[in-house]
Amino acid sequence: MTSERTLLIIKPDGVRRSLVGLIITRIEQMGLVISNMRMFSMDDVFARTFYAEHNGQDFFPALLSFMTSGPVVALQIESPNAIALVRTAIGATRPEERLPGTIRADFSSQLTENVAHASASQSDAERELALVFGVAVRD
Ligand code: 3AN
Repeated sequence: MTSERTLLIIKPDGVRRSLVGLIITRIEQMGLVISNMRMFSMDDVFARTFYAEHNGQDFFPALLSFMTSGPVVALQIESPNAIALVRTAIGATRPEERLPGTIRADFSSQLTENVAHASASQSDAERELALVFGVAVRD
């Protein structure tokens, strides 16, 4: 199977709680390849663009405020089936649906402050990787 690329973001709570190394280790232990990495702080415009699909939802202001509250660490991950594998590894959006052993279940019981983001589909991955790393990223 050909390689896929996806984006994992360690959110501001994950960086604040010093979970960066641990999350990177989990990804590497799965045999997934990290092919680019960037630490940066989202400003309001970036966060609005990144989460544009949620614009208008009642939780949107809280989501923006949280995502701009400190630095994040973004990883480009490249492997066969990377999108589904990383989504499974981070766990469900709703806390009560998260399986033990997933990153979100193991480190958060919150809906908004949930430690990690992962692209949900190939089109999301392409859009999000371009936003974070630029369009022409090769390893
Ligand atoms: P996921 O990140 O699991 O793909 P999305 O894309 O539906 O979930 O939502 C993006 C982020 O917005 C979530 N990770 C969570 O932090 C926040 N969020 C989603 N739904 C809600 C909600 N109903 N109330 C508060 N925050 C939410």
